[in-house]
Amino acid sequence: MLADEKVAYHGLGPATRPPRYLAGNNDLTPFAEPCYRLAMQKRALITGITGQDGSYLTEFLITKGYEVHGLMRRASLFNTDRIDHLYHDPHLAGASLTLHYGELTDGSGLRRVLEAVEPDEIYNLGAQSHVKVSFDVPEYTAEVVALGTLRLIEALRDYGLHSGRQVRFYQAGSSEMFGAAPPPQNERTPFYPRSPYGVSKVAGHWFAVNYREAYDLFICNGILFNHESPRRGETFVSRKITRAVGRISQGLQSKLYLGNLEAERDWGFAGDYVEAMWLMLQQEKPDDYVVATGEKHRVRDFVELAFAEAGLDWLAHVEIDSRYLRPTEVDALQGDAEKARRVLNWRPRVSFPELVKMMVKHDMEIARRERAISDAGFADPARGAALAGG
Ligand code: NAP
Ligand code: G4F
Repeated sequence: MLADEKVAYHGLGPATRPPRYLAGNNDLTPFAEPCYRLAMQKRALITGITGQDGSYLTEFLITKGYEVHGLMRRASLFNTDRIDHLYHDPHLAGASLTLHYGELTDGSGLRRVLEAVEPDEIYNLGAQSHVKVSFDVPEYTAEVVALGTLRLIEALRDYGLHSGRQVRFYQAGSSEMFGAAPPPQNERTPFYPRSPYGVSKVAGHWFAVNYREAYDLFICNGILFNHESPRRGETFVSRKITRAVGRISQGLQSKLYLGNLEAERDWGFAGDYVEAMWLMLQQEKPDDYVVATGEKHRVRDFVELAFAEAGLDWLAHVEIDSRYLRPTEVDALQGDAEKARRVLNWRPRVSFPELVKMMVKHDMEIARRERAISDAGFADPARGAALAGG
C-alpha cells in the first residue's frame, strides 16, 4: 500500500499511518481508525445515507465544504444508486465522501464508526421508513426507528464524555407522529401516532428530548412533513404514481393500483428539506422544528395532476386495491412551519405543481429508456413486480 493512499482516501493533508483497510471502488470495506482532518473542515456522519434524504443531504453538505461519512447496510446487491454520482474512487485525491458499513441495530458497530469518524455533526436519517410496511414488520421497525435512535444517542453521549467534544445531532422525526391530531400541526400539537412506524418515531423524538435535557446534548428534532423527489422510493405513493404515469405513457403498463385516494398530505421537495436539517444544527441552541409547506392536497389531486402532465386521463387507468389500505390511516397532515420560517429563515422553494412536474418529467425519461430496451428485445420484468408492498 502506498504511503499516501490515506491522503487520497480522505482528500486531506499528509498522513503518517496507512489505513487498516482501504475502501476501493466496489469494495466499501470500512476502516476502524481515526480519520485525519483539515483544520476548519467540518465532518458529518449520516445514517441512512443511501436513502432519498441521505443523498440530497450529502450533496448539500459537500457543497458546503463538509467531509461526509455515511453509514450503509450491507446488501446482496449494490444499494448506493442515489449516491454513486457523489462517490469518487478513494484512490483519487479530493474524495469527500466515505462509506462505512453499519446498522442501527448494531450498537457496538455504531460506536466504532463514531470513534473512527469523530464527527462534528450527526444526521440520524436511517429508518424502516415505510408506514404500511411497519404494520407487517412492527418489531423490526421499532428496533431500528426507536431503539436504533436510542443506541446512537447513547453512543453519542459516551463519545462526548470521553472525548470532551460536543457533537451536534439531528433526529429525523416525522409528521406521522401527529397521526390523528387534526391539522394544521405545529411543534405544540400533541402526538397521536397511527402506525408502528409513527409510534417508533415518537419514541425516537422523546429519547432525543430526554437526552438533550438530561445530559445537555445538542440534539434537534426535525418534524418533517412528506417530502418527495425523483429519488423517492418507488413504493411511496408519489413515486408510485409518477413511475406509473411514465410507464403508461410508453405503453409499458395500463393500470395503476392504489389504496386511499382521499388522504391528505403536505408534500414538499426533499432537496429543500435537507437544508432545514442543516440549519437546525447551525443555531446557538438545540430545538425542535416542524418543516412543511403549509399546503395540503389529496392523493387524488396528486394523481390527477401527474396524469394530466402526461396528457393522460387518470380515470382510465387508476383502480383501487384494498391491499394498499392501512389498518389505521392518517387522514390529514398539513404543517405549520412558522417557527422554522422565523428562527431558521427557512422556506420551501419548490411548489406542489412544480414537484409533480419534476417527478413526472424524470419518470417519463426512465420509461422512454425502458421502452427503447424493450423494443430492442431486452425487456426485463418490471422492477418490484413481485412485491405488492406499498
Ligand atoms: P428512505 O429513502 O427510506 O431511506 C432510509 C435509509 O435508512 C436508507 O438509507 C436505508 O438503507 C436506511 N436504513 C434502513 N434500515 C436501516 C438500519 N437498520 N440501519 C441503518 N440504516 C437503515 O427514507 P427517506 O425518505 O430518505 O427519509 C429519511 C429519514 O427521514 C427517515 O428516518 C424517515 O423515517 C424520515 N422522514 C422521512 C420523510 C419523507 O417524507 N421522506 C418525512 C419525515 C421523516 P437501505 O438503502 O439499505 O435500505
Ligand atoms: O407515500 P406514502 O406511503 O407516505 P406516508 O405514509 O405519508 O409516509 C411518508 O411520509 C411520512 C411523513 O408524514 C414519513 F415519515 C414516512 O417515512 C414516509 O416517508 O402514503 C401517503 C398516503 C397515505 O395516506 C396512503 O394511505 O398515500 C396513501 N396511499 C394511497 N394509495 C398510498 C397508496 N400509499 C402508498 N405507499 N401506496 C399506495 O398504493
